[in-house]
Amino acid sequence: MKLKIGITCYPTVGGSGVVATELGKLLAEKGHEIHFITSALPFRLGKVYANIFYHEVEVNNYSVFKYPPYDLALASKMAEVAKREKLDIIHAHYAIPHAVCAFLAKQMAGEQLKIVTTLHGTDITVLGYDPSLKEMIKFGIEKSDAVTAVSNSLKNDTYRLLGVENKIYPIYNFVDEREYFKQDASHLKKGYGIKPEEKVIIHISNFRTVKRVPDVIKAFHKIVSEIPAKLLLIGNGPEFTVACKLVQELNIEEHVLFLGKQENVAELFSISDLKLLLSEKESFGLVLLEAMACGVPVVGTNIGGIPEVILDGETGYICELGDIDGIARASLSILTDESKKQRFSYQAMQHVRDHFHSSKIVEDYEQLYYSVLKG
Ligand code: GMT
Repeated sequence: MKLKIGITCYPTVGGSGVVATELGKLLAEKGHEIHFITSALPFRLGKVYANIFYHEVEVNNYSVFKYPPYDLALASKMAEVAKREKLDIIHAHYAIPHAVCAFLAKQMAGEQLKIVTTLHGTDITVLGYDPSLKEMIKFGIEKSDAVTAVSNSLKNDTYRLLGVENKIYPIYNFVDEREYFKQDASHLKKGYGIKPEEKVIIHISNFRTVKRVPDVIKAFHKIVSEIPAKLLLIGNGPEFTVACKLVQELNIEEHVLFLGKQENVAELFSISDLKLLLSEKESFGLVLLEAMACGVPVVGTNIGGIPEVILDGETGYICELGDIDGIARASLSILTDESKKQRFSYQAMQHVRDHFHSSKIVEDYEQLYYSVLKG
């Protein structure tokens, strides 16, 4: 049975927007009709699909309102699209505001509209900043017809911190294998002036404090004092200036390339020897999957969902948060042993294929949709 699915996410930033968009594309390729109900066109959409529709949520800044009512505009757009297009399901990425808006839309559109909510960790992070939202997040989860979390760690955190009672299905993230694979990008290495003997270490993030970019730079400082190496820093965000300053203080400017936001990261991964993700909070770590799919071994912290993505000692290493010496040691043990690096690289690609393949993950979501519709 072909389904009509509305998808709501934050379309332009972060892993959740990427996963929601890729899921929509792959569901459309399987014949389902997809309606993105979002504030902007999903940035990874790429080409035109006959069965993907985009409904923009517009918020009018009426002067009587102190704050533009985005959540109400979204709920109203969800209800309008659900009624007109006869949607079977709204798939909300995040409990707040999206699942709560979907619940409101369901009240307007009718009980036949089902809500599937995927938790990406952001709701739990928000809770850390504003505990007063706890009951609202819980409400969004409890009013959903099915709830998924992107890792077991996030599922357990959600039970522990929110005390919700409904079943949470762990469904891992995935990458589009047609985009993420090892490619020949040696021209880039040359273009960046990276010498053949230099090892390339890569970090990609939105430079939020939780990503611990200074730890990446400190670990790299230790690495580059042992072997010739370059650090590629991709992305932008609140800690960018802090990162630039630290690079200057450590006197490693000539070894660090700040590349800002980049689109075709598979090419950048393809010239990299190691990926570092040293976050203090990470429900999954989609970039780890992207790196591994391109054959890059990874070193990450023992936090959240990261140990569910990295196979310690096989596709990379898991280190303790902030243990700069341990991180540098683990990194050097890969970078200075070509046969280990090759083995980890191969095992990384195999691990992604075996456990995070898009066809399996998309099927898991499809099965969940069908079971929700069956009641
Ligand atoms: O924290 C971010 O960088 C953005 C955030 C988001 O909402 O996109 O990422 C969350 O969702 C991603 C996709 O499921 C996960 O890979 C990230 O681990 C998760 N971030 C956190 O848990 C901090």
